[in-house]
Amino acid sequence: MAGQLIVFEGIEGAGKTTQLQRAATWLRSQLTVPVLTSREPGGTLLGQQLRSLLLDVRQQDEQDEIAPRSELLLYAADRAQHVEQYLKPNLAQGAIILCDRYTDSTLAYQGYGRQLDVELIQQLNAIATGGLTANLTFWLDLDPEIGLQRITERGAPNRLEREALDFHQRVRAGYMALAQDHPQRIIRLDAIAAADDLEREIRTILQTRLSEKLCESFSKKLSNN
Ligand code: Z5A
Repeated sequence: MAGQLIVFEGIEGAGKTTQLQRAATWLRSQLTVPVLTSREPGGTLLGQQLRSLLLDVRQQDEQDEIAPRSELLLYAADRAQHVEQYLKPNLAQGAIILCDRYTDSTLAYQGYGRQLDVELIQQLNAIATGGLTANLTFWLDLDPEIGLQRITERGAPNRLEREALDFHQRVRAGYMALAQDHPQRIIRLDAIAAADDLEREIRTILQTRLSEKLCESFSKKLSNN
């Protein structure tokens, strides 16, 4: 039985990591199939090196600042490695994988944020993923001003977090367009809500979606507690 790829998307500070970890803990208490977590960039050894190249704030001050198309290709390389080395083998074993960011991030950040050709990015995503799409995507939608305020309180911002507000607003608009194009796969959550309320909402959705997919014989009964 093939597994399930569940992705958490949104701007910085939207609460993706918080909700992904909470959902993983809950699912592990409910299911007998492996529940794994991963992220992009950085889900593999190569990915961790690409992640530090992509997000290291020192790049910003260098003359050889990363060009938008180079950035796009680095994210694609990270994804290709992640899909081949981690996602596909584990999904083939029937795992449920919760992933912090996937293909929609590239469309939102490099397509809408950097204003690179969206159709070209769709083609690149298809190459990098070999056709592996998310089964379900939670989009934590938040005003970028609030998201950036949350992460500023956390500490020094990374290279992308230092982009101007209108960049983050374009990214959010990108997620909006994607959610309209994929209403079955992408579920919008109002990320201004309290973390506990969001957690409950996500559980309810997972309960419905996964009960439809998972075979009773190897899953315990998903419950709301
Ligand atoms: N990127 C790209 O451009 N193209 C691509 O293809 C891909 C990625 C795959 C990855 O950085 C960067 O790469 C990202 C996009 C780009 N841009 N940046 N920067 P990352 O993985 O380091 O950063 P992130 O994904 O944006 O994560 P984040 O900044 O940590 O945000 P988050 O995971 O959504 O939020 P969080 O860590 O769960 O919470 C942030 C803070 O808010 C924290 O203090 C929480 O306690 C607090 N929080 C969480 N939930 C709430 C609620 N509900 N209310 C109040 N406060 C909350």
